[in-house]
Amino acid sequence: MKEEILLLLKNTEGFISGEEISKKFGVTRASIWKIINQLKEQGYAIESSTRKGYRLLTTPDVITKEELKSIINTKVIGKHIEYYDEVDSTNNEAKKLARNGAEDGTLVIANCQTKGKGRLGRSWLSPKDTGIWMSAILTPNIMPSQVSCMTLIAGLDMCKAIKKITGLNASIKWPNDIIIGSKKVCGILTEMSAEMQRINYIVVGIGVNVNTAGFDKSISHATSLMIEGQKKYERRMIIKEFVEKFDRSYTLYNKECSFAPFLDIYKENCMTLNKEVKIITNGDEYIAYAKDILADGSLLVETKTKEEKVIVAGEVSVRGIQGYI
Ligand code: BT5
Repeated sequence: MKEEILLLLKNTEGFISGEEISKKFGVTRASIWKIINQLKEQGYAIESSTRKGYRLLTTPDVITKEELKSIINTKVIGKHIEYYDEVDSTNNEAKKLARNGAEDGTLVIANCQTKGKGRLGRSWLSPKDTGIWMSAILTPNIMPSQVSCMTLIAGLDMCKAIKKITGLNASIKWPNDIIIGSKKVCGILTEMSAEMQRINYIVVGIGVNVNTAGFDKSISHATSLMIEGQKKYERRMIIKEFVEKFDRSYTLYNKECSFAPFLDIYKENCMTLNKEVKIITNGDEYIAYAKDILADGSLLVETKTKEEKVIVAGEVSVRGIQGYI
């Protein structure tokens, strides 16, 4: 009901009377008043006049289910949204929902994470009001070995969304960190439950630092869109742009079961190529030249001894030779 009333206010120019709203939804004017107050508490500026009714003045940077549903237009991704003011980790929450049969494309979004996770047990700083902390539950018809492509595509779509909304020069550090300048603005953690030949579900968790004012010295390689662009951005508009792009990509990937349609555009957006990189494997480190991205999304490198190696996402870390990038 809150969702519908918000949409009605958004689509009404000027005032709409409490009576008209209550007639439309078949509820009392007191219930409408209660919902309007809840929206005000979430930060919506709504003018109330005893004679004229209600009028929406401004929409804040909220990323609640009602707000996102009122602006996102997709077929699969985000048809169902779960929003939390605070949660330990949206990936953990998404996995719980997935185990209970959540529908394909369900999005789990939080305003704050108390135990945000990075890869390999690392932590991900997720303070309230400043970032996008969200996870998509997917049940695609692909083999477990193809899951890393799904993550590459999510990274590519978020990179494109950031560029479109902010105009900042974002690029991808293979496989799926998003970088501006030489600092990381977005990270992705994909988790899955699968059997040998079949995926039960994938959870693609994405973290974007949007309006973070600064970072602790311990993560000096982190940045935010606000730091880079010197202005605040609306998280909901970045989420909308990403989700609508990813919805189309997901449908295409499910149909083609191949990374090929995304390869060229991925390469165009990837800053790792044609550079010396440091490959960090379990207990070993070596310098190599990043030559190409292959049709399955893996990275082709050439070592100092001219040996070619194919690096599969998830198995190693790739760093710059001087530092993170
Ligand atoms: C990642 O890990 O880059 C994946 C991050 C995924 C976060 C999302 S948020 C929604 C969903 N729910 C979750 O619980 N997680 C996902 P990794 O490459 O391992 O990077 C982690 C490292 O980045 C840490 O060890 C820190 O050094 C650094 N770091 C921590 N918080 C950061 C932040 N907010 N921005 C940039 N770097 C950060």
